[in-house]
Amino acid sequence: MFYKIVCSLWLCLAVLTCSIDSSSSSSSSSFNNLAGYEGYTKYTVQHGDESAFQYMVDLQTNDTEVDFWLLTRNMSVLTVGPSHKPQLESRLLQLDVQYQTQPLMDLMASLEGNSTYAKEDEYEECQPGDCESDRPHSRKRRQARSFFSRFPRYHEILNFMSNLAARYPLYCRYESLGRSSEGRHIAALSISLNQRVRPRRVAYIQAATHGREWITTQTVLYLAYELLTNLRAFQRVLNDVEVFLVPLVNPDGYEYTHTTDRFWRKNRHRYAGLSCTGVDINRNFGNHWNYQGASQNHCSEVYSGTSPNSEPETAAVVRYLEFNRHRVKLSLDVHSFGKFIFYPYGYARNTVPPTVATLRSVALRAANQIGRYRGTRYTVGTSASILYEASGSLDDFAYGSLGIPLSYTLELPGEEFHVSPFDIIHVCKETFAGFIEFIRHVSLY
Ligand code: 0X9
Ligand code: ZN
Repeated sequence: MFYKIVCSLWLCLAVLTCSIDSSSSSSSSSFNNLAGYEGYTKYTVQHGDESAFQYMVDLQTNDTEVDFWLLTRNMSVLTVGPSHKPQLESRLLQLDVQYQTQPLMDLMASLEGNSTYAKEDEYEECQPGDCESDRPHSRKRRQARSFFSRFPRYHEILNFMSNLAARYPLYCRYESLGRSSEGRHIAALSISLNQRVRPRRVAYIQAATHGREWITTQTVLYLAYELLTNLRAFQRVLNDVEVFLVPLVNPDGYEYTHTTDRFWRKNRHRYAGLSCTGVDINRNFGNHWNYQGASQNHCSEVYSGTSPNSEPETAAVVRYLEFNRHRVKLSLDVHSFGKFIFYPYGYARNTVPPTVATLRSVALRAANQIGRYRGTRYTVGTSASILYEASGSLDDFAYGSLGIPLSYTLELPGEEFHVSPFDIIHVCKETFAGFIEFIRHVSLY
C-alpha cells in the first residue's frame, strides 16, 4: 500500500511538471539531428607557432563556415562543410601545420555503438504494480543509474529536478529563474540544510550554456542527486552553504541539439528578417562585452547579441546573481570539453586578477580531487592564456563585475561532445569530487 501511494505521488509529480513544459516531449530517437552534416569533415590541427594560432582565432571569430569544437594555443578541433574544404586545406598548407581529418559522419557512426539514445527510463513511468515487487531503495538506485547513462530531454530534466524537490522538501527548493527565448523554464534547485534559520553563503553552479555540451547538465544533476541522497555525509558542507544549481541555462539550444542539429551552440533567438539564429550566451554577459573573441555577425558561433544581457537566458542568470551578489561566493560555469579549469580573466591576456593566488590554489585543489577518482588530469589557468581571449563570459562577469571571489569555468573531459553512456556516470562522479572541493571553500568567505 505504502509503495502504491509513493508511486502514484511520483506519477502525479511527473504529470504536474510536464504541464509547465510547453515543448515537445518526444524522445530523441525520432529525430535526425545530423541531417545536413553529410560531407562534413572533422579536422584535428596541431599549430605550434603564434601565427597559425592567430589564424585559427580569426577563423573562429569571423568565418561562419568553420565550427570550432576546441581551440587551444597548440591545437584545434574543427569541422567544415564540403564546399569550404579546399579553401581551408590550402590555407593549412600555407601555414605549414600538421592535421588529421575524419569524415564527420564516420565519426558519428563509430559513436553510435555507444548510442546516446538509450530508451527513456522509467523515472516517470512507474506503475504501481511494478513497484510492489521492488525494494524502494534498490529501485531508486536503478532509476538513478539509468538516468545517468543517457542524455535526458528537457522535460525529463525538469521532472528529475521537481521530483528531487518533492522528495526532500525540507532541503531542496525547485524554482524557475525565468524563461528562454522560446518560452522554456530556466529551472533551478536550491539545496541547503536549515534554510529557514539564516541566509547562507551561496555556491552557484550552472551548466549547458552551450546547447551541444550535454554532459555538463548531467554532472550538475548528479551533484544534486548525490547531495540529497546522502545528506548526512555532506552535513558539514551544507550547514554553512546553500548550493544553487542551474543545470540547463540554454534549454532551447539543448532541445535543438536533440531534435535538429547535434552541434548547435547558441540560444535560439530569432531575428525578424535575418537568416541566422541565436546568440552565444557566453559572449552576452556585461563585462568587456564584445571586446575580443566575440562577433557582431548574427551568423557567427560567437555572436554576442545586440547589447550586454540582451538574451533572456543571460538576463535570468544575471538577475539571480545580482540579487544575491553579497551571498554568492562561488560561481562555476560548467562547459565541455578539454579538461580545463579556468579562472578570470578570459577577456584579455596579461590581465591578472588581484586574487590570482587564491583562485589558482582552489582550482588546483579541485583538479587534484577530480584526479583521485580515476587519474583524470585537468590543466588550470586563464582561458585567455590556455585557449583564446574571449569577452562577455560568465566567469569574468561574476568576478569582475559582481565581486564574486571564486569564479571559474570548467571544461569537462572528452574528445568531442559525445560521451559514451558507460562513461557518463564516471564523468559525473569525478566531477562531483571537484564540485565538493569548490563548495567547501565557500564557507571560508
Ligand atoms: O569559449 C567559451 O565560451 C568557453 N569554451 S567552449 O569551448 N565551451 O565554448 C570558454 C570560456 C572561458 N572564459 C572566458 N573566455 N572568459
Ligand atoms: Zn561551452
